[in-house]
Amino acid sequence: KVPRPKVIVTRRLPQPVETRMAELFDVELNLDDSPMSAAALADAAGRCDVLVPTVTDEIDAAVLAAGAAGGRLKLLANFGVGVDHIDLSAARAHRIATTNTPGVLTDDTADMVMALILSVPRRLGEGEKLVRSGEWLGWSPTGMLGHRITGKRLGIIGMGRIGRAVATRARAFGLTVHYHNRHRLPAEVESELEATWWQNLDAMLARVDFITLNCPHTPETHHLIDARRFALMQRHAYLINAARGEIVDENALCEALAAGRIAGAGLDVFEREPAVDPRLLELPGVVLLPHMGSATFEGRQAMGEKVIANIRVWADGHRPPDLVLEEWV
Ligand code: 8YV
Repeated sequence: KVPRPKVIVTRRLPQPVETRMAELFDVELNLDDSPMSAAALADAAGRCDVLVPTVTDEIDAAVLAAGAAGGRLKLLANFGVGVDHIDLSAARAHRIATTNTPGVLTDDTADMVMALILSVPRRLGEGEKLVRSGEWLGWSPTGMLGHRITGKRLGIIGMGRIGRAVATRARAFGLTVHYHNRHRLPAEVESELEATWWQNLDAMLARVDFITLNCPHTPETHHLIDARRFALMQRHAYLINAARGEIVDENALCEALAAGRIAGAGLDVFEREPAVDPRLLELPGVVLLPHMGSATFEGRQAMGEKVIANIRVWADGHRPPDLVLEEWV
């Protein structure tokens, strides 16, 4: 048991979350809210029991070694569901546990995926720009035509919590749902979602009109969508990514868009955030968002509560509810 653990939080969190943390733990906040440098992260890891990182913190082997050398760091209570910024095998080797915040950002992220599915073929970004620029000359029968969503085929890559929430929404918009996942869903879930499983990703890519990425970024999914796979897609296909930028080879995406290999893309994440390939800024069939898929007041509050719950259970000497690795380290 650790009665009042020393907790270092790398970014500012919603005020009620920070207040509650200060009541429960010996908290240190990064008051200027800028992403911490590698040196600052290593320093923090070396002198706390619990580190609360976010997606902007590279928790690599060096940071974890500094944590182990400090002799205190036992828990990485990540604020967010994706943990690809954490070297999990190094964490495991140092017997540092990792938790995340699953479930509470599922609906918000699925809503954002749906917003992109609606925005890209119907040209919301271009339309908004036209009105704001003052260049709109009025309605015309052939003005701002886009492509219909109803009746099209959606291919979901990764049918976890978020993928399924996207499927539910997509059906309400008249899309037929196809999915690729390492494991096929149980028959009752598949029939409830009216989803068709494709074991072969390449075969699915060649048949669907929209592709949405809803899998985690892992060594297996790094650049899952590359030049070879863009070449398999239909020319009228759209790619939606609100998962992780690194799942897509961004250079290949720019080339595919510029060459008309695919029709457009809706992107909430990028390979080298916050940098965005300048070619994407020039392409008309593209809607770009600043990694805001889970950015709701309600969601951030709930994420903070999950972080607190994981720390409290751990500090009480029990297995935290949202352990990322199955075995308790
Ligand atoms: C968060 C996310 O905004 O949870 C995730 O994996 O990508 C976002 O919802 C961010 O990661 C918080 O660390």
